[in-house]
Amino acid sequence: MLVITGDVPSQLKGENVFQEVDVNSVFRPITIQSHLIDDPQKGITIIREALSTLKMGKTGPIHLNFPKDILQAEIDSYLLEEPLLQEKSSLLLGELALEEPLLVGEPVELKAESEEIPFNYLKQLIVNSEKPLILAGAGVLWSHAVEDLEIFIEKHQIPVATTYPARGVISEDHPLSLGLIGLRGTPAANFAGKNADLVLALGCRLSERTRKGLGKGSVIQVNLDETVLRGDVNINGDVKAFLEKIKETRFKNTNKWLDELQKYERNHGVFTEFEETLLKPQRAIKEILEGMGDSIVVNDAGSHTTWVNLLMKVKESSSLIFSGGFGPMGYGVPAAVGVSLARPHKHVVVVVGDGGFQMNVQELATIAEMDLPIIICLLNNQSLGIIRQWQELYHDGPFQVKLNNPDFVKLATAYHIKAIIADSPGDVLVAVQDSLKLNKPLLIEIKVDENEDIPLPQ
Ligand SMILES: Cc1ncc(C[n+]2csc(CCOP(=O)(O)OP(=O)(O)O)c2C)c(N)n1
Ligand SMILES: [Mg+2]
Repeated sequence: MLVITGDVPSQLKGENVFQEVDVNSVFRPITIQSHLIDDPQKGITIIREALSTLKMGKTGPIHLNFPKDILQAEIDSYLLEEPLLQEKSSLLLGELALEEPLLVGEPVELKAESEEIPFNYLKQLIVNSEKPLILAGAGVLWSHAVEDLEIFIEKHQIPVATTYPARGVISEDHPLSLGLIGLRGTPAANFAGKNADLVLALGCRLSERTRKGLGKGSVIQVNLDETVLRGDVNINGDVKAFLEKIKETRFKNTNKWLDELQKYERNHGVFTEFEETLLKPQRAIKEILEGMGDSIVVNDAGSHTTWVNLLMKVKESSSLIFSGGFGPMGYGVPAAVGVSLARPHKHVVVVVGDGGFQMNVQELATIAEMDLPIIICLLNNQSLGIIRQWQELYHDGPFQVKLNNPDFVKLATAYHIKAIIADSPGDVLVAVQDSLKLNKPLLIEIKVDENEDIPLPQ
């Protein structure tokens, strides 16, 4: 994402004039780069470099801040054609460089001239591994390596676990897919992570949540972003290029390892068949997932997120969208607009709580204006549900988490969006199925039990 802001004229910056704020300081911690453009010619180069990085480099938002005088300046058009000083070349195989390795077990000296040395060492790890695991992160998507990964794992019969943003890069129905790893991981993925002797971590950060599913096996980490490398062997490079480089390396036969993994569940065994008239959220979510066909799901943040996470089998990459490591409430509805525009032939289902929905409710106007086929499944438990649960667990709560909600049906209708209520078992399934035929924006207010807790992570 390229974010462009306008600023007060250069000579007034820092004078605390009307509408001035140090906007670069606001953006710096939440972007991968934030530049103040102080020269129009340099501005062109920076824009071109930013676009090039966004296409080929580390993924994330880049912010460019233009003071008014810089935006109004005229530049020579030849600048648009000048070659960039630093064309990103990290996709080239020759650029795959080895970071200082932190070796588990026997240290191996890798300080040799030839750049083939790290790969020879990697090959050694691979050839010796009896229990390999691929840990796939979103970098697999960003490097367009989804097909390469599938061919690779099928050829070598390597099981795959994923991070949350990479769910579905290998269909969770695939026999080699173990599902999500880490804090909310499946028993199979976490068993594999803890018992593998070699983990190929491809395009992931190895966040603290992911690491909860890992054990003592050697980790080879591949990532374009050198700041996240923390494996035992680190490759600062692109996942697609890495797979290409090692695709012919032979692994040991993995049949025994795969048989061992068969004993562990690839889902979370959540019970959903409640018949209570006061609808349980897990039952509602199950009905949404059953009714939505191959729609794309966009998750907001709250207890509903965890139910989706535990109940959904993600069969296609990019079909479960969420906000990543930040988890902001209010993400779901505007993100659904973006998803719907990017994938116009798909239905988009947003799962959002009554709290999160009200943080960006104005986006209903955009949905209505563009007539996007977005189905908003609003789980109304009249509270900030997950906060209520945590307060009760740890602080003798609840405190100030009840929501005095508006009439959501009237609210959506006021934005010219059709809205219905579903509040008993079976209703949600029918409502979602019907809404797919409608092919229009729709809000389904799903009234659920406000006292239902999500299961705690193991
Ligand atoms: C912008 C923002 N503020 C606060 C939080 C902390 N937070 C996470 S979930 C949550 C409550 C969500 O309530 P709701 O959307 O109704 O979902 P529920 O848990 O009830 O399913 C809060 C306050 C957050 N993630 N993002
Ligand atoms: Mg709620």
